[in-house]
Amino acid sequence: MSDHTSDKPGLSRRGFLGTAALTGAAAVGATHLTANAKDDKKKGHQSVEVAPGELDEYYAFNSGGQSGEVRILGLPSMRELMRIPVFNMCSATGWGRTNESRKILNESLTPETRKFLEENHMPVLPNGDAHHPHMSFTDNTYDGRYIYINDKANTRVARIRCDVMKTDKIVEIPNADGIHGLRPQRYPKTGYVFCNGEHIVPLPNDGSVMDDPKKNFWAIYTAVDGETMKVAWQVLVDGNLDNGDADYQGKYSFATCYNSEKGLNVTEMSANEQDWAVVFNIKRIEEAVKNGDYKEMNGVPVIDGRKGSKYTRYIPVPNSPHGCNAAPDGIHVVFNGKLSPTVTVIDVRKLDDLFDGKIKERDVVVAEPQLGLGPLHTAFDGRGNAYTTLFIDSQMCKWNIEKAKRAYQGEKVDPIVQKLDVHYQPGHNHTTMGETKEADGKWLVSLNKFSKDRFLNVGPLKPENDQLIDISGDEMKLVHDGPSFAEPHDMLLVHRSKVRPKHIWDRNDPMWEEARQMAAKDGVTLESAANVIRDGNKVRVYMTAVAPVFSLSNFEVNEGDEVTVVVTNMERIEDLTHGFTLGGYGIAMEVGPQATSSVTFTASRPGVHWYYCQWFCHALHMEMSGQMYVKPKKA
Ligand code: K7E
Ligand code: CUA
Repeated sequence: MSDHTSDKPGLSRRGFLGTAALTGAAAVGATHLTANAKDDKKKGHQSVEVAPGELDEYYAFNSGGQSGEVRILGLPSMRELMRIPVFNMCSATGWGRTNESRKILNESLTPETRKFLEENHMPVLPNGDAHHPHMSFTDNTYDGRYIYINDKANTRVARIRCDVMKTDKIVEIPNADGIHGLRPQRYPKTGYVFCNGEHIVPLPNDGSVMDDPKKNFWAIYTAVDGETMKVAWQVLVDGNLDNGDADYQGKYSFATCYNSEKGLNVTEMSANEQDWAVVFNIKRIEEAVKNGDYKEMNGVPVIDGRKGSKYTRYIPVPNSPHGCNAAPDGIHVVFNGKLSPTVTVIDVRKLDDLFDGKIKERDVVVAEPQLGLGPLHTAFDGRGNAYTTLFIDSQMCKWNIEKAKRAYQGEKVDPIVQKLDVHYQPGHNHTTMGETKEADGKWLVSLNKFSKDRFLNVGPLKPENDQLIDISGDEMKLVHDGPSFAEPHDMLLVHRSKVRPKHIWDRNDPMWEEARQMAAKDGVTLESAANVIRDGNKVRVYMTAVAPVFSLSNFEVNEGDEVTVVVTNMERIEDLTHGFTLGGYGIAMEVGPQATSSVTFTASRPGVHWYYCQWFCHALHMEMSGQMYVKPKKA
């Protein structure tokens, strides 16, 4: 507890909030089943109920689609726990406004994008289209270090630190247009993050060539180093890359590839009966980089992986495949047909022979069951079953991989186990731990694009519907509807034992390294700061926040000064976040316990301007404020 609050015990946070916080803390780790839940268990089903004060068993990391963010839900309750700003701007936390976030958003942009931002007077790219969140792996299971996510809109890849659940790196991918599919390497660890450039574009895309797509337009497959977040290498590919995955052996990665036609409109793009699943030979590509068998473009080695290259293989699969999902058995990979009612299953043990020319592309296919209309994505339960979303049929199709293989061999056996109606038009689905070797087959979420009549009408724009399905028994059972705002595509379901976030920030955190260095140069100690440093027309204002006061209750600058405000929260107790909002200046930032945040602006409005803490922190939260005096320029 801070000095300020312990002086006035009647107003301390603990006193103010009563006992609720303590009860919550006591419930940590409890797994308590209600009587109903126990009955359900007997029937082979689990309880969806998470009683007040109890904690969920799984973290669900939900992509935010065109909202650009990532959301954390608890599963099975489906309660939304947190939002992580990534490619968006955030009014609450100041993401996109603070110096710390702008550094992350801007530090790895291409020179062209920097120039674009300047010419358009934009400090940051304000939007993103976040589809595919995936956690880093060690030895084929989640390791709780990072979550990576793509931005289809502005061709970027971001990394979220799972120790603090904040974005710490964003890299723009050169040469590609629209990063769509994204998957981290599973084995031995991440490793590479594989990123699909979706749209075919001229290379270089600088206006020098803009015609004849068949000859001049290409898609780019990118491996980003998941540690440094720098591009390791790229591969030139025929046709639009859609979704991707990696194997369980660390040898191959995969991408579905539609638009083998190289068309530029829907008729052209869906003309062919077959497109491809492209297989990338990681070892051969690494050797090419070592041996110089590449062309350097925008500082990145680009390997020629077009059809016929020794670095790739193009497996013909039916029409415009979409989802690409490696099964937790480590052997099977499923490519989802989308315009074909089938999914295509390959056996990765056959890929060495395929690359050595001993067998043909279609020889690696071991099953191709017909499931229904519009198969988009497939998830797994670790018991040999697969669950495929049928977009057009609005169904979840449970099918058995072994039976599908036997049917492919000509045996009279139906691989389909059950079809369940979902509401409506599912895109992705995801099972608990389903993309790891620890797939536990307990829960399945169906991310449905339409909710139509499932919720109170909120006007023409409706939420999506993320439905929770119990798959622990023999039959799928729909147990919960979860509305969600624009527009989650994919969800990662991670057992809580894999994720260990910090409770408060570490003072040594690299997040505010620049503020730390700036303070050191000014001879200021951030932890006890109450300083106004003038340096020509630059003014640096340092203060601490300890409930219910800022260490500076006012400061004075001159009109036209470039002002940097650095606020350090010296609270040591969990959940005691402060904020700094400066009225009329478009500034608000989150300052978490033990964190430093900073913001720079020009003091262009003379007068008295209040700043205040916007995070409810104390009984005297309203009084946690101060004034900036901006002296007008003399006429
Ligand atoms: Cu199917 Cu972008 Cu993963 Cu959407 S994608 S559904
Ligand atoms: Cu500090 Cu509200």
